[in-house]
Amino acid sequence: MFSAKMPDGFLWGGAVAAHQLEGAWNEDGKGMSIADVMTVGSATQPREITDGVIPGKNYPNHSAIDFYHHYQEDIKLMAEMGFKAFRTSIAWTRIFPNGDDEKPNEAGLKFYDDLFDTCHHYGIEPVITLSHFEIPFHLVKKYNGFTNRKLIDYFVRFATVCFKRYRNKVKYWMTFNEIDNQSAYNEDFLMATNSGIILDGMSDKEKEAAMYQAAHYELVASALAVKIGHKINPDFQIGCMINYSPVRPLTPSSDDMLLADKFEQRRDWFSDVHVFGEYPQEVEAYIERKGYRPDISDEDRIVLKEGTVDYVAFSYYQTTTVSAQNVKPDKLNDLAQAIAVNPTLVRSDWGWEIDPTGLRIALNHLTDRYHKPLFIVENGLGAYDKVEKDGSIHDDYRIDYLRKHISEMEKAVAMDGVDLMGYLPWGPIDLVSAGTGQMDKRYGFIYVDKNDAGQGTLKRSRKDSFYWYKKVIKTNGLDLN
Ligand code: P53
Repeated sequence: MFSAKMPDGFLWGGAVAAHQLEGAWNEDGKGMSIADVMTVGSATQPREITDGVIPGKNYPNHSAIDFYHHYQEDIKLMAEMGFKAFRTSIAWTRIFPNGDDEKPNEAGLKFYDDLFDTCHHYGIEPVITLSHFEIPFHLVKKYNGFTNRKLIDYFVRFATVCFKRYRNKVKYWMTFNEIDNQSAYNEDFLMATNSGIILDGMSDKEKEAAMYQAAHYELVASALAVKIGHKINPDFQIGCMINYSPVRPLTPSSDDMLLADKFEQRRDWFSDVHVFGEYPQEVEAYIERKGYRPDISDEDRIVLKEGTVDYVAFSYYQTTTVSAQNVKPDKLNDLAQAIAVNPTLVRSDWGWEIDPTGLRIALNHLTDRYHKPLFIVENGLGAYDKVEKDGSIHDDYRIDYLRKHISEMEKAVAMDGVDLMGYLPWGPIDLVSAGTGQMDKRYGFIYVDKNDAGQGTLKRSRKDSFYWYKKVIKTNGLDLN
């Protein structure tokens, strides 16, 4: 299999998000976030989003893997693998419990001081997402999330406090996690987690209009944050973060091809605005034609231009294949309707298509489009693990997945000339799945003894992939065996 050494300073490591591992959901002044009102689901059963916390329901993020009290032990294990970087998020509700508070919560700020100090103690660079699916629930209830312009101020206040407090501890930042996911505006989970919008009782048209409005305010909030961040510390590297999934037609027909292009336009515009500071023609035309998003001011357009990002970070899990069988290119309203099963690929136990070459396609496409450094900040396989009698975990399927993806990534860097900052696979330690709320959908190199029902000792142990990834990092990507 192809392998190549990565450039000096390449950031090998892993990525998590606060709400999926910290637990301690109401400790030290933390407020309730959208993640705290989502129940456990499964591969087939979606998570329920409840109106507040209802006694007797299983809310897995409340305790998660209790990283809040185990972070020293956990960061030490990541250091043992040789991590150069660790991506996590700052839980907005630890800093501003309600979101619209005047003053930040000192105990929350202190926790991240200690966490970042621990990372630096081991020579690990923190890579920080500001908003990763954990918007304060109060902002959801009182303002309807990002459909309200006031949210721009609240986000910018939160970002500014973090930039100032951690100006000498954090260099790499991202504003909104997977901001483009909400292009699937019909999905309760994505709209609630990205934008704090509860879709109950809304028509399809209202949902789509709400998405374009909210996304616009998020993009303005992001641009303002980038601009302020660069003033606070000119050395900051502030990126956007998208879920990138290359789109291809199911057949060579022009209808399928055009549909693939249209599908991609509906997702790429988020990163287009982040990088170029202006809306692409197609989206302007679309929202005009549909009569969506009335509130976009001339001042907003200036802000977007002034706050463009330094790099493009993305998650890569799978490619997307579309077919004009059920939806015509010019009638593309609901993206989900366009998606077809790719007959050339196998799927994970959760139905996610596995396509290592797609990662090389993604790296090439994003380089051609944006001419910016790229950063892979998520990639990985969610799988069931089996603990042997002696406690060992032989996760060769995970090693196989990662090896193939890393090989494709290395081709993109060594052969295609892609400027790549680092590789941070998802969930280096088992954590709560965002999509399903499960513990048993595992991504980790480090196993955590806890199951979907919430039972377990929380004991950490090393899987086979732990030793394998350690060797990959040690050889700077050369030894993938
Ligand atoms: P889980 C949807 C589509 C692509 C990525 O996902 C997604 C989602 C949300 O499920 O989420 C990202 O845990 C996200 C992480 C998440 C990870 O992918 O559903 O940034 O928070 O955990 C994996 O298996």
